[in-house]
Amino acid sequence: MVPIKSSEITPEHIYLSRRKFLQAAGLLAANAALLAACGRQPVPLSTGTTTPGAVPALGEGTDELGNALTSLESVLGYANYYEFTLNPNGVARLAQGFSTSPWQVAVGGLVNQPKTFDIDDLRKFEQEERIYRMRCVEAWAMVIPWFGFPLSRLLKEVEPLSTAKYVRFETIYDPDNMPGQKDRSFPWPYVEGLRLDEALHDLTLLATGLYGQDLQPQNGAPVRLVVPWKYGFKSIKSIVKIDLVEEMPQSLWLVTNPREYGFWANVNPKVPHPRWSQATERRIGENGRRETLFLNGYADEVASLYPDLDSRDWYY
Ligand SMILES: Nc1nc2c(c(=O)[nH]1)N[C@H]1C(S)=C(S)[C@@H](COP(=O)(O)O)O[C@H]1N2
Ligand SMILES: [Mo]
Repeated sequence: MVPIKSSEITPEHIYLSRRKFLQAAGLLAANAALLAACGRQPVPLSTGTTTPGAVPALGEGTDELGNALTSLESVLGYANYYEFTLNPNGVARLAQGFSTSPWQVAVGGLVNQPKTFDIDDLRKFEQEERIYRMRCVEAWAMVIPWFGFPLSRLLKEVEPLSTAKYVRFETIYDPDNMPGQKDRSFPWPYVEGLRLDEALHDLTLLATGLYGQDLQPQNGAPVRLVVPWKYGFKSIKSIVKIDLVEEMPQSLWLVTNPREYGFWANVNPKVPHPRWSQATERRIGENGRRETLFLNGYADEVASLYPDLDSRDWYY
């Protein structure tokens, strides 16, 4: 496979994201007017403060809280992807050249219309840019301009049955090309899950790119999940299978170490990991530490998903 340099082309899905941005800006204005009429503050758009219609130039743009983007170099160079290696600085080199074409994602389980999508089918879903904070459970964090589309749109297309309560995701199993999968101490393939309402939430993204480029293998090419209010291990990479299921899925981490990496994994500075505090985090590219934000700063959008927010159960 000879990849075309992203700098040489403007893929169709980036043009589409521009159109989407204009729509989002219009919606935001309408939303603000409506809320002002009711005497309430508008909820900030999670798409950040980039100019409508533009993918931020390198080093420009912020998230909706004004946080600078993490550099492209760091996003590409520092990655967690245990299928390649446990060393975040070594993933990019080992994943270089990992073939992600052709690629299919089979969506099925408790649905009316099971369907297998080629990656080009997924790129036909209208793509938009989303600037999200990414918070690893190991207390490092980044601010990343993704592009992709809400998972809810894919799920609506397959028509979940009323018996479906959770969504189960699976990463590719390819030990010949993923050296970490030869390590039998993990129950490969990587599996993650969400409750159906979490999966349908508008913040939950299927990402196909970042910084205006297609995803690189180390970041989960060609398609990965991004769930910004949860610890990063929920945001499963290089997905080949999505199933609607009735029971809570057994994720790789639930099987391996449920006490430390549970199903819910919602970010909370007040609930320490069994082996370290979550009160602060290290933003890659910055000196010093920052305070961790409750639900990673997305509480206005997602707190209502969880009754009894004080219960510690939601956080591991
Ligand atoms: N398949 C798979 N997905 C994965 C991982 C992994 O090891 N394998 N690591 C997770 C962890 S721990 C984090 S923090 C994020 C990191 O995403 P990034 O490297 O693109 O920043 O990916 C998550 N998705
Ligand atoms: Mo992580």
